[in-house]
Amino acid sequence: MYFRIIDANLNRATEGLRNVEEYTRFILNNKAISTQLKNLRHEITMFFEKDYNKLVNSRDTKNDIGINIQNITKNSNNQNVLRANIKRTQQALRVLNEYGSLDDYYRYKMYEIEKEIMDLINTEKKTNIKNALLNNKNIYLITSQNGFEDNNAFIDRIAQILNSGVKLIQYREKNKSAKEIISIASKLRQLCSMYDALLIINDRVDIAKIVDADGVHLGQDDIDINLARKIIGEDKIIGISTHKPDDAIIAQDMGADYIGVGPVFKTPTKPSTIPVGLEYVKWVSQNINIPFYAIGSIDENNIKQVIDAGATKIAAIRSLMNSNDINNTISIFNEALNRGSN
Ligand code: 3NM
Repeated sequence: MYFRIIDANLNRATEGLRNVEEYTRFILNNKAISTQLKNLRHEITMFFEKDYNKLVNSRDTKNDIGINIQNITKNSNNQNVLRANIKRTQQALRVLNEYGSLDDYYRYKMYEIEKEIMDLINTEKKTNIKNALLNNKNIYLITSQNGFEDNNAFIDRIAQILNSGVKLIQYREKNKSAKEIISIASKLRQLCSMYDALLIINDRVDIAKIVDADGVHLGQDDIDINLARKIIGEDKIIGISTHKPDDAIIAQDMGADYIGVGPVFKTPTKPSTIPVGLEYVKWVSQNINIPFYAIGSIDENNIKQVIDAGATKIAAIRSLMNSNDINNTISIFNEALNRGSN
């Protein structure tokens, strides 16, 4: 038996596993994966437990010619350390399979875990990127074509609002045909790209995908967020309307990138909906970690109350679409939002 080879690779595998386990436990905070790694480490150790004395007796570290060519990860960043330890573990498991008859199941399990870890890291990276995208976008225009029956007049109005500095817009249209919505959304796509603004499409995931929008906004009765995610992909923003704490918690847990919080005040846009008031804004600001936009009749006169309740971002239809002086409205909003954040 090649006890010296088994001893070296058992140590390599269990140390590698412990190293990966620490990353998943303390950096990714992922209990499910760290538990799998821990179990793997215990099972492998137990498999060779009967040979423990022989393995230790075979050890001859002083005369190991490979001893100085190991520390490839020294001074490297966390993810390089992680990757190196995953590879080290897989290689050691292969050797343990060939020299020590350890079931190859463990090596395949490690390939699976590697994929799970990398998927998790990629999702986190994308979430961080999307957070950064919304970071400085504190005024969210929700469009309405009320009063802009002519499509060109509507597009011109959106251009004016973009020109005043708004960097996030949601195309919301409940009445037109899919064909017409696609045609207008395509124009808005071009316009938003010109102004370096994000375009979100209300309700219609299919149309968000067709026009390559930056995301989709879903109401409580729209398609499930997991389905929406499958259709438009991890890179895109998904927002959810919420009206009570349970909605907000579920949206956050399901991976929403932001939530709408409202209606804060009574709004003719949703005449039958009872306003949730400033209390709900306050609750969200204290209990939810993803970005949120307060919405519902927010204007120059009441924005301060909304900010005082904890909002750092607002969304609006009428106070933006119908403003007589959009530059002035935006500067009042910005001033209130900036003062709120100091
Ligand atoms: N969603 P205005 S309130 C579209 O509470 C919309 O989810 C709401 O329009 C929600 O700014 C609302 O003109 C209407 O009141 C917002």
